[in-house]
Amino acid sequence: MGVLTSEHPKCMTEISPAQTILSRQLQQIVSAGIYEVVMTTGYFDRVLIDYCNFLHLPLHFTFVNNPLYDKTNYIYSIYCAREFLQGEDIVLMHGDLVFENWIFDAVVGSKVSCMTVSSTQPLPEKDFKAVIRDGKISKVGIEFFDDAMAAQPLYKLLWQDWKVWLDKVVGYCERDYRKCYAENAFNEVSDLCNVRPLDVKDALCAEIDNPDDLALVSARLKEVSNRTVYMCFSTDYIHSGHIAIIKRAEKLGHLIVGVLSDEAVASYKRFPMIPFEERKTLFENIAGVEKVVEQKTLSYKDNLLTLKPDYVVHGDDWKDGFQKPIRQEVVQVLSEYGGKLVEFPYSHDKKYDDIDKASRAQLAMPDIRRGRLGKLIRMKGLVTAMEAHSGITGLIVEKTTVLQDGKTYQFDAMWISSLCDSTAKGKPDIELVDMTSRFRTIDDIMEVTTKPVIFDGDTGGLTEHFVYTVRSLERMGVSMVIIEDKTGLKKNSLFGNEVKQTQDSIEHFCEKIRAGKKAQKTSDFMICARIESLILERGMDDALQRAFAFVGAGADAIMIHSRKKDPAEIFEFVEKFRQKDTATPVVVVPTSFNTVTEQEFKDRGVNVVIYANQLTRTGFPAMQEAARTILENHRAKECDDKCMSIKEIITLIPEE
Ligand code: SPV
Ligand code: MG
Repeated sequence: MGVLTSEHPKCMTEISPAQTILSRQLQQIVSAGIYEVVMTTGYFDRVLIDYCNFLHLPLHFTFVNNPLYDKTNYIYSIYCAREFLQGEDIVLMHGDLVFENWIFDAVVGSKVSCMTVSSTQPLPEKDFKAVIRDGKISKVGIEFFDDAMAAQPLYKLLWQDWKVWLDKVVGYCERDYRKCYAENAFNEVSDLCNVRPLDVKDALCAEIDNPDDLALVSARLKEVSNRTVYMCFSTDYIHSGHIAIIKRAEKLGHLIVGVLSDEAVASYKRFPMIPFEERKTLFENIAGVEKVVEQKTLSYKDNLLTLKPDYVVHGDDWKDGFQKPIRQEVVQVLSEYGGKLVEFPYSHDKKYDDIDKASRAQLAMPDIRRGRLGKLIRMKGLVTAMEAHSGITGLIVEKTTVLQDGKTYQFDAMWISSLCDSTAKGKPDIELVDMTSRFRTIDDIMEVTTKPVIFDGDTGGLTEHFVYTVRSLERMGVSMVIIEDKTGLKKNSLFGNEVKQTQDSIEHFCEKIRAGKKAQKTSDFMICARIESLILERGMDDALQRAFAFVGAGADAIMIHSRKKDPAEIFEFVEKFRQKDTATPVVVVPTSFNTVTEQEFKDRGVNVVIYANQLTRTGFPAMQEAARTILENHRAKECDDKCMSIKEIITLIPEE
């Protein structure tokens, strides 16, 4: 190394403005959680010891001087240090080796003894090569070219293997064979050891023997240390499993963490307990995370194309299941610009499952569930609610997920329809099913789900009764009650004027709204006023007049209903309402005008779309069909392929 080593040993050679070979190695040792370091020294012994101490690393050093350093090879240094190398697994490496962080971690983490080799690099003329037989390292030296791979003296050695090698080293040195490599001793006993090749392929793992090597390694190192790594998190709590994967990821380069937006989290798994900004701060404060960005969709594509990270790191759990297409897209995008996907084994830890369960349980708690509908409306602009009338239909609404174009879709909320609740009980939708019974349905659903609930409160009943209903619903964690401006014997709106129905007066209904708002105890419970003017053909002006009056009385939202297939009157209402009121959420129930897409409703200013009865209307015909099939065949066999498997039922219904 000439002038570079005129004042210090080779390992103290600078390889970057902030690192020497040794300081880099020691830092890697610290990061791997190793504490004990045995260092053999030769010339500039004192300089080396002072340097190690000056670095102030959390390491315990044992320095062993080889007094014959100028006359022997490192086999003798090992011999001198033998008493400190007993009874434990070791990592053995030369002081002039420079390697990437992940390589060191792979070596340290190896469950078997191993040596780093490269299957892709050309065999070096003068440096170590390893002969591999039956998957084991059988010879190491500079003279082997057949069945050999380029090899670097970086080893993990389990004690059982190291003991065999060390005994041989001792044997060599005591017979005065001190000028050869330690590997010469190994070659004699390699059959008794199980040292496996660890293939680093083209990664940086090189010795520095001369200024040319130094220039080459420094340039590679610059490239390696400019690498960026991308990971995405949707979590709102951080546990040791996350920290462990972050620690591994940051070894690959500058770590950029993508934090999934609230909207993406809500559509992908569950409503985030902590909003995006706070989750972002959480990650910004984790050591090793250099930058945090928002990831707006489950798809990584946009962020990958912007950031072009060298690596994407993920657990290997996304190879199957609904994240599989997301992974495929990542692989595709990375391949376009030469990035690499690194997957670490995902460990299912009961402890983490329990934390997740506890957070889900939190979401089901009344105080946390209640306010979430309003938050979702503010966050997404438009939310969807699907009808549920029992625990099992609640679970279907809770769990059904569709992945489309890199996005996941779920219903945001549940609608407890008077029509479906009554139908499930075999009763007509005329406010015959009493509130106690309706509450029972809410309870059944809430017990097994976490999504916000919108309750169909029919007319709300007598004002004197409605105030009690409001408090009960609030207490249960319902987010919104919708009451319709009808009075007397209520019939389902889809009958329109085919049956006799009476619309309430504006004054009386406003009074009911006011009483309800006054009665409620929390600020996040919503009362939505439903306008029946279009159903009862009282005209657009009446509908709008009512809408503004009800908002004036304190209604938190307006539902406009229609039984026409043509959405024109709904669109007209929304347009005219929005001319004067841009804030109050508008709710629609597109049972008849069902060709309109959610996006179009959103564009026109609608905030809540309720699919009011589709589970009931699809479920019961299937049951009728099953009953008929069995009657016709006088046995159940023909019904089999119409049935859900027991396994599917078990999957749908979680066991505590
Ligand atoms: C319900 O689902 O019970 C409703 C909506 O009130 S509708 O049936 O369209 O009137
Ligand atoms: Mg109803």
